[in-house]
Amino acid sequence: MALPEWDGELTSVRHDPDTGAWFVIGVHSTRLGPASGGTRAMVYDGVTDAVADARRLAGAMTSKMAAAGLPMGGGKSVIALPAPRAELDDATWRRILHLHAANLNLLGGNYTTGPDVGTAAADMDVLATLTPHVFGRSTAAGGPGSSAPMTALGVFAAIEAGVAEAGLDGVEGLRVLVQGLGAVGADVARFAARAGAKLIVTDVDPARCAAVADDLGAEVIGADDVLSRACDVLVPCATGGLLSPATAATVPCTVIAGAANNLLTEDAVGEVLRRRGITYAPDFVANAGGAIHLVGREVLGWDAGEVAARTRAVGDTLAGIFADARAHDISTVTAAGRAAARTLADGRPALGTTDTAGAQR
Ligand code: NAD
Ligand code: PPY
Repeated sequence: MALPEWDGELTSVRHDPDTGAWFVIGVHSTRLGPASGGTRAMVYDGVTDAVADARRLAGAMTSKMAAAGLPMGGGKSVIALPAPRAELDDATWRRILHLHAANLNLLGGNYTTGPDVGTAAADMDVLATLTPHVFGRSTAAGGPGSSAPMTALGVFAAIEAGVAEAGLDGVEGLRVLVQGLGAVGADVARFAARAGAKLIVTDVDPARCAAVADDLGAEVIGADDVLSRACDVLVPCATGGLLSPATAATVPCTVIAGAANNLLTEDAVGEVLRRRGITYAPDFVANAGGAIHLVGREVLGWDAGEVAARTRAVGDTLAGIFADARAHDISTVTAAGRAAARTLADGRPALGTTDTAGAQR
């Protein structure tokens, strides 16, 4: 397989003929500390797609850590499954986790994983019996538990910051459209409902829509209508790639702030949104709450209160990025990228540095 060029440090690719799974680990940067980022397990069109996804997600983790001031680098694992996770038997899934752990051990702590789409704290518990290079075990297993609640808290802070930047008077009464009602999206919907938003929701899983509609009185729309339904705030919490140059040119909203990683198909989409006067909270800044939770609890020794306070500060970080973008007539994507690049060039994240064993110094 000929791999395209990449600005990252390492790509590890392994195939398991027994299960048919492909294992990809992208280590984008260890400039600020050991690389870190979750394990995504899903079906891909082929290994080329899996490699491209791992690399792009790993790059986003580098920017996320830098923008959040965390002393970690960026990496990501992708396991390209032979069939959807729900269709795999226990023995196959266990074998996949064992092989993934062996790959993590080969990297010797230069990359530490955690949960992402298709994996959860229970999987981190299994991995942690096989390798020390794991964040995000369940609380029952002595870990910090799911990162999703803090990701949702940070996304809501991003929504509030975006609403203020757009000159709107708070979230109350605004039409807030949440796409994806999984671990993060359902919690963001709850925050928005509590703040008095007119909630509109969608998910490809009708049961998730029904639960949120019952619980929060939300209006449910079809998954295909997410880019045509007028709203004040669009909150993408499903998968990436929702906004391309074409979809960004017509999406009918005022603010976009969500959890989905790699929401834009390319950075230039930020400029399309800027020209249309849409306030966009860059994904790697808005969704940093999960990373703040995992790194804060497991590397920096923060308690839950400190993690929550640092996560709410995502709103302040975004206010700075919005102001910079406004002052220089650049997109928020460019402004956030420049801020992360400054930290990377400096080599000193706001919250200190770590060695590969994860100890702060
Ligand atoms: P999840 O798998 O729990 O939820 C995703 C939800 O999106 C599911 O309910 C799924 O049915 C729905 N969905 C998928 N495709 C859809 C579509 N086309 N239209 C509508 N709904 C669709 O995942 P999560 O943990 O809630 O994460 C959501 C997103 O946020 C992901 O992109 C993830 O990478 C990102 N993220 C999550 C965290 C975290 O802490 N969990 C941290 C940072 C970023
Ligand atoms: C993400 O925030 O996108 C993740 O992948 C979660 C994560 C963050 C930090 C370490 C491990 C996993």
